[in-house]
Amino acid sequence: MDKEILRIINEQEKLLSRKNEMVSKTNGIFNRYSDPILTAEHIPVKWRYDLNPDTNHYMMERIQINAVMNSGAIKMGDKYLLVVRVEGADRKSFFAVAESPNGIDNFRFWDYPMLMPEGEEPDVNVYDMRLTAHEDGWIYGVFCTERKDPDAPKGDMSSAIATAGIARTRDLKKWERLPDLKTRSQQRNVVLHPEFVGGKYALYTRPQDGFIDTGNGGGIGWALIDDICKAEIKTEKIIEHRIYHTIKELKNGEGPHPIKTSKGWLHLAHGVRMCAAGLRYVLYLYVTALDDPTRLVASPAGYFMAPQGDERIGDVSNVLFSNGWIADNDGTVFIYYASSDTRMHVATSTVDKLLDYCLHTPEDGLRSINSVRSILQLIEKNESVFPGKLSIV
Ligand code: M1P
Repeated sequence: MDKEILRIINEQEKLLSRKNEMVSKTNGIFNRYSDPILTAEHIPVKWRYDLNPDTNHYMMERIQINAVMNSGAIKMGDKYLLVVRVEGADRKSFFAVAESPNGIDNFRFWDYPMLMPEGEEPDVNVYDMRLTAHEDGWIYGVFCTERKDPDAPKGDMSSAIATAGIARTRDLKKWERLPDLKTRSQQRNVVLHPEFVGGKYALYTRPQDGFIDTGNGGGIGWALIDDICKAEIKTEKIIEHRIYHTIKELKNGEGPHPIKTSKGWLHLAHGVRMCAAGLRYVLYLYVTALDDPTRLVASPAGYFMAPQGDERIGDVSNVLFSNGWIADNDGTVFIYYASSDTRMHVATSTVDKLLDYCLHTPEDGLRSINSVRSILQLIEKNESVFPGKLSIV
């Protein structure tokens, strides 16, 4: 083999087999890890290079990859699998499966990217798949499919329409594409609930007036679907609202499907607010009732995770986004998140810790004075446990 090819393959092997260390500094809620788990450099060499020196004298990349990000997640057997959003230099996103033996490092892409079948209307761009192993026996992938707005004025090359594409599989290899979700508004961040509710399929939705702006869309919605093979939203209600002067005032969206716990459905979502630097995306948690997944039972104030350090910078800076997590049998939760639309990371916690966080973090009092009152209550509680010992003056 050509020397340059060997160098490229060996360099990549070092990256793929690198151990990912848990960062010891923690807030007690979750742990971050030293390195991203997937980057554009993890993409197989044979997807990017023409490896024949006769037709690639300079051994240059023929197909460049821009980013890997927002990945659905599932555990099958003893493998931790991600359906990764890969974005080429041509700005088109597609899906590819990467697997790891431990959920933390050694993620390797399968041999081929996924050729997601198209439906009646071709997709222009597909991304952000949520995986749901549904109680009906299928694994569903619900993702955003984006197409040019047919009503865009002449010369407008940006206006787009987003809706939910739906496909199902048994093995993440062979996919059956079902008709796209029929809905009155545009939709992104649509997620299939893992159980039937009253005998119907249930979707978390995110109605939006425009492609970017949610406009009158009040937050994360909920809709019951009669037939997943002809999914149509007939009525939709908002279950997780956007609220003025919070981390989710501009937009929010369900992450992966919620985890069923003894205390309720544990949800991971993203919240978006505007600031002078542009949009800021953070992750937050909430809990809904087991007997009614639409009834909020815990809503800790503020964010659970926000971009920090190198995570802040990327193609779309100041963004954390998650559409995949895995709850293992021993209670460990692997939270897969992308930073700044550029690379994938993992954080770990446990179901018990995440519930404790949700049930004991004060709710957002929506006014500065109430935030101070929450702190005062905590100080009072601490001082009653350690009377006279916590004051410095
Ligand atoms: O660029 C940040 C995110 O923006 C969109 O999310 P939302 O619809 O909630 O604003 C998506 O395009 C997502 O892929 C992207 O990470």
